[in-house]
Amino acid sequence: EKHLTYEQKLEKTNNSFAKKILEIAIEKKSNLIASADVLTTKELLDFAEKVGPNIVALKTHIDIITDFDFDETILPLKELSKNYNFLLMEDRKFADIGNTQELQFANGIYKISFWADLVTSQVIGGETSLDCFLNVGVIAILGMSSKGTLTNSDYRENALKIALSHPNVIGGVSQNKIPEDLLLFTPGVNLENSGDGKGQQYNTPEYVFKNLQTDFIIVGRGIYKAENIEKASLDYKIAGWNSYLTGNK
Ligand code: UP6
Repeated sequence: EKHLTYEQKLEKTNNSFAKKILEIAIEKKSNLIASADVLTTKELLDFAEKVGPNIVALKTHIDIITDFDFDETILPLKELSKNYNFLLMEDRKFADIGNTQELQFANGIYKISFWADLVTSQVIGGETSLDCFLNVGVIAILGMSSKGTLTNSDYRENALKIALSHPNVIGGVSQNKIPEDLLLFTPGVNLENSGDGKGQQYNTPEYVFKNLQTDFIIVGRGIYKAENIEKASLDYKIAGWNSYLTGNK
């Protein structure tokens, strides 16, 4: 089944962050987001350096970095993102009232609003709770990949309504198809494993492009645990791009 190409999606969107990620995808022939679930600044920067050429975005959980320091961690990361042309996506999964999310977004030691291009947010706090995310592309959590998640079809349908109606939202994280007005980001992607024994459920890149018509794959352990990180990122980049091309034939 044919779906819109990145070029067609680029033409349709007015959101500058959706535009940016689509432009990078087209330019780098990549739909790969590497999840940098590492614990130190050095590991984070080394990882970004290795995967940088192959990715459209680097996804962080910045609050797991044990030696976080804004100048030492974020400034060089920002530099790498410029040099290698990828976006920074903070997977914060905000899940509170608007006022609290606003405080969490700009303050504390992480000051996410100062550096993130994209942030993930739950929509459990309702539509207005997303108003605070200015100057960033919001990716709404619609459905989760973990076993036993509460994001059943009823939840997903209502979450989708919020995502579709909020101008800050450029896409959703889901394990199900969503309308093509939103970009679809799919984690739980691995070429080798089917799970991690801790509830994670994996699919292959081929599966998520064919069956979910996803736009971007998010890969964590498939890359950062690999013996050769550069090679693994290239393998996933190629697998993702070929699956996208096949899905559009
Ligand atoms: N993630 C999921 N599933 C979701 C939402 N987010 O796995 O539904 C995130 C995790 C992790 C990454 O927080 O950072 O995507 C997946 O990592 P993995 O490939 O090592 O399992």
